[in-house]
Amino acid sequence: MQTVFNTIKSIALKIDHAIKTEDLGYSDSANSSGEEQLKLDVKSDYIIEQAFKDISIVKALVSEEKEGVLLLHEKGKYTICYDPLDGSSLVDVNLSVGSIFGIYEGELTGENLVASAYVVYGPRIELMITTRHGKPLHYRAQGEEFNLIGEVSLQGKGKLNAPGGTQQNWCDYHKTFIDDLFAQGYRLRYSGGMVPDLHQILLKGGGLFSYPGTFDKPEGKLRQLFEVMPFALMYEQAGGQAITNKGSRLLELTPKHPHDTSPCFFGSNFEIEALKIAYGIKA
Ligand code: AHM
Ligand code: MG
Repeated sequence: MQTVFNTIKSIALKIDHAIKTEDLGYSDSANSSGEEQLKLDVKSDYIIEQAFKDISIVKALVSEEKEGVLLLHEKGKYTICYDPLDGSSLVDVNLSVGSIFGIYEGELTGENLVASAYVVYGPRIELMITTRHGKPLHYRAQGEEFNLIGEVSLQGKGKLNAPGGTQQNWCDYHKTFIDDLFAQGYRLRYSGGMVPDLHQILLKGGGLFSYPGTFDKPEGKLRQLFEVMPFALMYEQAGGQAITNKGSRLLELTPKHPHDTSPCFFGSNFEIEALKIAYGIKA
């Protein structure tokens, strides 16, 4: 597993360099969710594929930018599901973006997610990694080195609220719940990049990030294998919770297709318990 984490560190440096130096225009292609791909999406995907292709413990890759599963090594142990450049449409306005990695052993289910990692490309490069054992570990790059900053724990209750999705398409009880949080003094923190938005809540002690099912997207927007479940593991290992709109753990999901999405809620315990009540999951 350490080989995989070390590879992610080298990938982070390369993608950061690409963000800072490459053309920001669109490519001629779309990804399998039908979204136009930026040249940077394609380049980041290529950097990751090249980095893992000779690592024999990696059985296969699943990418937001590829349709199916790319088999690398039949006898490999891990399948790595990744979003090479999440929030890439924010690069042209110079906001932070990220890469997300879920490391699965066996079938691609939440139960088989053994580790996850994400990289934030902001004023500095930061990396968070977690396994099923212990708290997430927070690193910051200095030159080519990643220095450990420390373990990350969520407090029981936070102050930040990051509500995703088009508000016009929220159902009434979701809108009431979000409004109630603001009425209690929660502060809006939403950049439109899930990596920096979830990272901020983790590092500032807690709060809620939500991307609900909406009238236009009943199954939400965020993809289970390489966006939702890697962050669910981070939040659980940090002492928080990560649930669906039905109240079950996101880590109990089994996607039918690599690009399946799910409504998702990540937070510290107070906010998630309040959400369960607002959604009628808990009396
Ligand atoms: P992407 O993978 O195409 O970049 O989309 C994912 C991003 C997330 O980072 C973010 O939370 C979400 O899309 C924002 O969506 P919206 O613009 O609907 O708020
Ligand atoms: Mg994404």
